[in-house]
Amino acid sequence: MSASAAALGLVNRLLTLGATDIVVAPGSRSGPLARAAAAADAQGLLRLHVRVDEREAAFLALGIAKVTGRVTPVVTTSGTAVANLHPAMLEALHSNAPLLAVTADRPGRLRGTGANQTTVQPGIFPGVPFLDAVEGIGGLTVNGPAHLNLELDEPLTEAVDWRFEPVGAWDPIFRLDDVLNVEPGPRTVVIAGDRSSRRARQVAEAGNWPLIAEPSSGSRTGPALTSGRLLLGRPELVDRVERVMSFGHSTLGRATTALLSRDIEIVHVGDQSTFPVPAGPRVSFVDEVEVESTDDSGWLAEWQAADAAVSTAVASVIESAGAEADPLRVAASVWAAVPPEGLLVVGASNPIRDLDLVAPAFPVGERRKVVANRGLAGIDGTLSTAVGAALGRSSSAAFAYVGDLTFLHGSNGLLIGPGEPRPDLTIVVANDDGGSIFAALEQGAPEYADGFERVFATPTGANIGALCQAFGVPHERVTASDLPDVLAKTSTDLRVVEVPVPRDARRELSAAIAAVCALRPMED
Ligand SMILES: Cc1ncc(C[n+]2csc(CCOP(=O)(O)OP(=O)(O)O)c2C)c(N)n1
Ligand SMILES: [Mg+2]
Repeated sequence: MSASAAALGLVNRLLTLGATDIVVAPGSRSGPLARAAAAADAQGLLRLHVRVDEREAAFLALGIAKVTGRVTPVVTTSGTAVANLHPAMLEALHSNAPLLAVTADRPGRLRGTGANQTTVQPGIFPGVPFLDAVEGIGGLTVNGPAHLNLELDEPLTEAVDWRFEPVGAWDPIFRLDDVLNVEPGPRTVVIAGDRSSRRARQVAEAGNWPLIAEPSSGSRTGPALTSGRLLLGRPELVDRVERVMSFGHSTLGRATTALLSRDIEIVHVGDQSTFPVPAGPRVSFVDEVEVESTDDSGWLAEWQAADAAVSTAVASVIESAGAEADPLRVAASVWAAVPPEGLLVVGASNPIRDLDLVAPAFPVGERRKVVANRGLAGIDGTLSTAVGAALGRSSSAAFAYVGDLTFLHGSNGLLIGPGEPRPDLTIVVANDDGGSIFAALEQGAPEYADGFERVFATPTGANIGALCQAFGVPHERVTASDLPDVLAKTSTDLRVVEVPVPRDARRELSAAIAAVCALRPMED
């Protein structure tokens, strides 16, 4: 098959799969694919996004895939370009996102020779389904990534009349084989990790059980507790739990992991890939749970009362603290700024955990979307994921909320050429000049203070405003107390709002919150 025919076939297959967008990074070997993508864009069939940095291109496609649920291709040339897709492919693999890497390759006969830009591309992403022909993508699912490697031979430019039409029909089958009916009885809590969907909230409501939902679970709504993760540090509650209904991928706290490691009945909607510890004999993996009737003991009321008390205590710590509580004020302001139908993409490290400490549940049915790359919790690619999510979903307002290192690590996400689709997205950077998360972990203990700044905190002193200027992105530097007003102003462009926050009192802040909540020590 000629390279142009492969490119035509690719677009036709993508249309069959219902793809809406295609991300392309430049290159010669991938030229026919790029030309086909540009033609499909010109015909209004696919929206094309061009990026020069393949790592960011892949995270951009990932962001689109995460909010649309549709197969989203990222197209690269051969060689190191392919390897740059790996971080996003791994995140897609561990968060079941339908990211499709389409990599141009030299003809196989050149492999193992000194031919330019030629390496072993098949199987370069272990664990990711591999295809070497466009026909294969008809068999794709929307539950994870795939790698399509196309050996393209010359000529790489031909006069082509790009006429596209979908090939055949695609009917993804969603099967719910394993539905477990559960009765009230055992004292139950519902844990909602990343990407739980609203099912966790619905199950908690049906059973009248406490709901502890991570910010990106999709279930931090309605009855979800505000201080759920803190309550898991309270022995008088947590030690009495007899059963857990677990949804999504829980990664934020050791207290959650400890609960899911206990020798009690645990029902996890999903499989081992989203369950954070090796499953013991009392863990069952199911596709769905149906709750037969409601728990009418006072179990939920106990959790709600404790939640109210702990949330008030946390609020008073924040209120009475000085600037050391600014990171939590930033988190609260960002959460409060997301309107109904709004979007929030949250970075790893403290931003997601700070939200988890202070974010009250949103009302049910207002369709906010909160996205986080919790598959592998990387700090890479977050800006591009946010740009992709903002472009992939029509939102009333779109925000990203990241730490400074996360921002700097993925700052090439701001490199968007003129004429490319550009999102209305406000990126809030909590800048504490380094990684503050380590201060509250083991490494941050005073006895390890030697070298802590250099090898863990890693301050950079980078000038975020100057960086934004280089990318032509508007930038403001504001105080934590001014942030609510700044976020209330609607933005019709990509913009960066930098909030300087202190890092040196992080450990003390965690300790103060733990003390006021009467928690077991050293829960993160
Ligand atoms: C790609 C990648 N490299 C390294 C890490 C380890 N890591 C976790 S948090 C963190 C620091 C993040 O700093 P920042 O974004 O400023 O957030 P803060 O901790 O200050 O809230 C690092 C390096 C990671 N998660 N992902
Ligand atoms: Mg930081």
